[in-house]
Amino acid sequence: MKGKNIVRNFLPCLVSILLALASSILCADVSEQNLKPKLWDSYLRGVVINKLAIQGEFIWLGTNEGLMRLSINDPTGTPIKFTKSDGLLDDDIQALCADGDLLWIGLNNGVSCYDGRTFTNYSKSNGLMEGAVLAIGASKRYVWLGMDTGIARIDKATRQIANFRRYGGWTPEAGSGAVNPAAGSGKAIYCDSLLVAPDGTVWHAAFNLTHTSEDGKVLGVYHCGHGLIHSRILSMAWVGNELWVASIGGLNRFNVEKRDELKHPFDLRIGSDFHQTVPNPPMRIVADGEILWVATKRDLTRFDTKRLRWLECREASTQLGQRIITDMLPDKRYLWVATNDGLWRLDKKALENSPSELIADYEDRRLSEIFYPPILGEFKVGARKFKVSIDDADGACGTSNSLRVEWTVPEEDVAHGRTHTIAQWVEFVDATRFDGIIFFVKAKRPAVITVRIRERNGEVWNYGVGEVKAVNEWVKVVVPFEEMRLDENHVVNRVLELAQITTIEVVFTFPNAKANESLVVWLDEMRYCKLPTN
Ligand SMILES: [Ca+2]
Ligand SMILES: [Ca+2]
Repeated sequence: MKGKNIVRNFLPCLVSILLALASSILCADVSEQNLKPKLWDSYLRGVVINKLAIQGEFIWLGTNEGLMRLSINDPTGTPIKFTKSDGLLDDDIQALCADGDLLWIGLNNGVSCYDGRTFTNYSKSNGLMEGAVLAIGASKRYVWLGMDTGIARIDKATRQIANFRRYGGWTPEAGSGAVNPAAGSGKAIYCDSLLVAPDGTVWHAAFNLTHTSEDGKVLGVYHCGHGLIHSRILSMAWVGNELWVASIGGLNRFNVEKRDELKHPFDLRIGSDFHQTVPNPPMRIVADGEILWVATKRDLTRFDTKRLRWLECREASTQLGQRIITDMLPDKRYLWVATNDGLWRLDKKALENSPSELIADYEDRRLSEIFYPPILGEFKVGARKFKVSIDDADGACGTSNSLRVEWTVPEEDVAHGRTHTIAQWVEFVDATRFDGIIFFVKAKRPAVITVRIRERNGEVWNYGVGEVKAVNEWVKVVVPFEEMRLDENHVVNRVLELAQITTIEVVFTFPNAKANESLVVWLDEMRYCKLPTN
């Protein structure tokens, strides 16, 4: 038995040594990626979490099967679970708000308040208006509830309830294809996001943004006519005295102090599609100092509210996969992320220290990443034939997939020595902390490669990689920003602006191509990177 165990233990070792050797040959310098601190940890996989709250040493998880509590310092422990049998009004949790020692829990039939020992419930029978509590915010004096038919206020000292019934709201039937699981009944939702301002007034939304005074009077209603990109608001966050509003159309900034002087108080429009073909609305935003964490329909990303720039974190997003982010909360070290598949914890330090930032790895088949050739599949441009696919059988650096492009070259192209290009969309990343771009190519015959960077304003920069002679083998290409040369035909300001890159093109020329020959190249694992200084 013992001998068998040794063999069993020895074999995987041998395999991993061989793999290590193979990968060090294929992509020698990318081993630094393995040394990177772990970006993500995950807990309670399989659990659908709707909302998060942090209260002292606890993190609270609102699920559709009750409330869970984990130690924030040791989230691997068994969670403590609270359900109706413990005194909660309902098990399907819609909202959470940690307010000092109290935890307010929004439910389909009212609100529960947990003081560490017992639940106190407020529902129709206590005088609260009927309907679901979808958002909660606390001021010094009051707890405010966002509900389907208005907003309500509970006096924290007397526990007196005041209902402010309002008309209107948002329904899925109203169009725009918003995603709101709470809206199944077809009736309108008046308020599903709510923030209390430092002055005690309340900003709340579902359809349009409403400002309500402490005594429940409407102070203002802001809509598209005021500059709001889209009337369906999904999330809000405070950064200083600026209110940031995420709607289906993108992000709006609202300077609360200056609002009376401005005709259009929403003075920043940021499109939601990030230059992609598929709309990607920001579903949830949360402030972390001057940074906004933005969970879009497909990604996790950041926005620098001071410099008004996207700070992409594609690598983190890719590792999160197809999970849907339902809520986020930052603390000093981590970003806590609730998903439909457990609680995830992003190490912010690991993200900052990351020596590279993913541009494209083709692992998740994001068609929008590829700019040219523009579609997957076979197509013809004049006499030229293209075949673009994601190769499931091969990826650089041991990954599963890469982009494969096959050209059939007509005779006249061979005669004119035409080049072939693969272009990659780049999301608006502030790449100033990086020194260059790394990617991997493989070709069926030797190719001369040039890399071309296009800026948003149209300026073009080139870098000649030279001839890659290796055939059918992944070759690492390093493009140092320092060595990029300005294309004199496309000059704007003669400055390479690393936050303005829109596309990266890899241009192939095949010196010895024959007419009607099929030329195949693969592209993979494109990253911004830091280069070692000599
Ligand atoms: Ca790949
Ligand atoms: Ca420029």
